[in-house]
Amino acid sequence: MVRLSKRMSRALRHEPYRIGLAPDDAGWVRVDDLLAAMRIDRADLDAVVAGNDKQRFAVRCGPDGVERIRATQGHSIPVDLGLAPQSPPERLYHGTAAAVLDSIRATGLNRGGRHHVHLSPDVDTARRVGARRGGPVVVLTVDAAAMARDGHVFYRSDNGVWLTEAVPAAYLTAG
Ligand code: HQG
Repeated sequence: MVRLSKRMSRALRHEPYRIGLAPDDAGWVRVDDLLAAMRIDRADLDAVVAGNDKQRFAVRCGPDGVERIRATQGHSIPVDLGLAPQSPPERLYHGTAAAVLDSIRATGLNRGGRHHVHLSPDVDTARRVGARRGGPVVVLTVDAAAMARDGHVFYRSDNGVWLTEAVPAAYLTAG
């Protein structure tokens, strides 16, 4: 299931065109197109969507009666997720590799290949995100309230990830 979830993430977030998919502006593809392109069956797709630890995928039936699926966040292809700006909590967290701390202190958090910097609502989640790469983890605290006061815009994906364009170093503290 984890393997299939990763393949679906790649197909829906990063490389749909490689397997002949053309997501719409909001990132949706027809479920039957995805099944055909990935050569998987519906039961497996449903199991991944329902059982996903992070609710990475959303399935919905459009006004045309066609079911479509998209990744909830994390894209590198251009998509407009249609998220409305939201007031963040006072503090948000970012878990990352201790090895990149000096670089982050110098230039702040950059979005890299993704659309936004991803921030977690609590320390435990941030620690899990940072641990994905192995090695020592550091959790940075983001002064989200100050950022919002200074005009930075925040979004919250449907699966609870906080998103913003960039986090300048001045708003970050380690620990
Ligand atoms: C780092 C997973 C050096 C940043 C997670 C991170 C998340 C810098 C890496 C989602 C830097 C980018 C995203 C700077 C940022 N210098 N390194 N100035 N600024 N970085 O994977 O936040 O499982 O694109 O700390 O749960 O780790 O895919 O971002 O380590 O929600 O659904 O650059 O991916 O979700 O890595 O993770 P990523 P992320 P999924």
